Amino acid sequence: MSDFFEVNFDGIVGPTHNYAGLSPGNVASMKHANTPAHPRSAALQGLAKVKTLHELGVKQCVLPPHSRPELRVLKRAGLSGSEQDMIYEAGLNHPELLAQAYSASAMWTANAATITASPDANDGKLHLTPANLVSTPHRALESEQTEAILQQVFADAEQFAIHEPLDPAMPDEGAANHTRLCVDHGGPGLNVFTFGFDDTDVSAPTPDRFPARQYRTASEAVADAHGISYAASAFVQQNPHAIDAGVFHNDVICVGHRNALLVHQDALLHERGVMEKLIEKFEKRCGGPLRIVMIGRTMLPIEHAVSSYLFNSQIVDLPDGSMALVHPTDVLDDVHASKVVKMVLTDKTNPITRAVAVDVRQSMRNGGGPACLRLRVPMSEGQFAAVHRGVKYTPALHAKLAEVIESRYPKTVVPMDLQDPGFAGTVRAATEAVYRVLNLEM
Ligand code: SUG
Repeated sequence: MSDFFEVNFDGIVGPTHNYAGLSPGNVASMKHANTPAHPRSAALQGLAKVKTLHELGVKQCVLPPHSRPELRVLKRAGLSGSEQDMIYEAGLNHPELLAQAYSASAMWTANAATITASPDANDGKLHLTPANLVSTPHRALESEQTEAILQQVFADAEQFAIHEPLDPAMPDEGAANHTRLCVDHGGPGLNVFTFGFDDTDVSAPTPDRFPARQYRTASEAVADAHGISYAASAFVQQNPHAIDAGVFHNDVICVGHRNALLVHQDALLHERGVMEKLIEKFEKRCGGPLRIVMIGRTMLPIEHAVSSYLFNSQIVDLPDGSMALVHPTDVLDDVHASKVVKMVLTDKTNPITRAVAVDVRQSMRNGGGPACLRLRVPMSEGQFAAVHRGVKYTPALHAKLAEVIESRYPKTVVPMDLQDPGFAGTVRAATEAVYRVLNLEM
């Protein structure tokens, strides 16, 4: 085994966490629009998940929330004057813009960037491209701050290469549509890029109800910029029916870790053929068998996959070399999904030996499960040593963050709160306090 491991960078939920129904095609976001949200408990749930993973032996870091409100979105709409004036005017006439400006969506760091591990890049560096997230206006606001944060966290240019977000003509949603398969984190990997819309082929099928957020040219452009060879990459299309059933990112229906791939039968277009190709390509590139656990639609109807978020589990390495499935507690409430977990644990052909439930219900109500809340970064000891120290998780850091969250985060947020002139100051101060704890510039 090499000195490589996978590090999770979890997004700290921001103090403006709210339910604004901003994501068409994201069933949970649409369903919970305008219901009360609880930023304080949301952030503590996220932190508790990080602690659980840390105690399982997983290396953990955190990334800060973004500064909100993002006034750019109000200025672009022609609003002017002081911050208070713009917020007042937006509250009266543009509540949807105010919701965008206040969105805490940067918490879902699986969409922050796409990562290429150094063994797969032609220059031997770890590559990061912040996602442009242009498919939804509120998330398109994220890339600028994400890039600035990544520059501080991965500052060592000898080890890390940070690219600019892609041109908006190529919509990109980051690591939620990318899975790195490998035998060992430090060995050769197969990078599976999943796209929802094939903008290189007019005859390719498209979803009818909901938008496809990731374009093929975006996935290819990231792979090219990161110097990934043909042998180390595969480009596969999401099943348009899955998108129409609420699979707005591929990580809602598929999760892979090292040589294990847990995937629903309806995740991909022409899935059977794609799996055969992946098995062959994996064996050639990585030198071992790929363990695919394919869950059929009779065992788990796609609606249940979407409502339980089973596939948005994290699969993580355990110290004994086996793996754990860290799933949302909601899986336990779903008869189909909980049966699948039992089946996965009894099936001895896959490396998953343990299931761990985590409660991230506040995030789930906006369509963000355990896996959405983290960005995976495979790294060597040396690369990890070069990461900004302030974001590395320790129990002491946990205590400091919990203190800020408990003392400064609002308990409840309803849509009217966003119009309150005092709200901007309160949440900005809370966010600044998080940056101070992490020793980052806001
Ligand atoms: O992009 N929800 C996010 C959820 C992202 C989940 N991430 C992954 N699957 N990796 C989204 O749709 C909802 C915000 C609101 O409605 O207030 C939102 O942005």
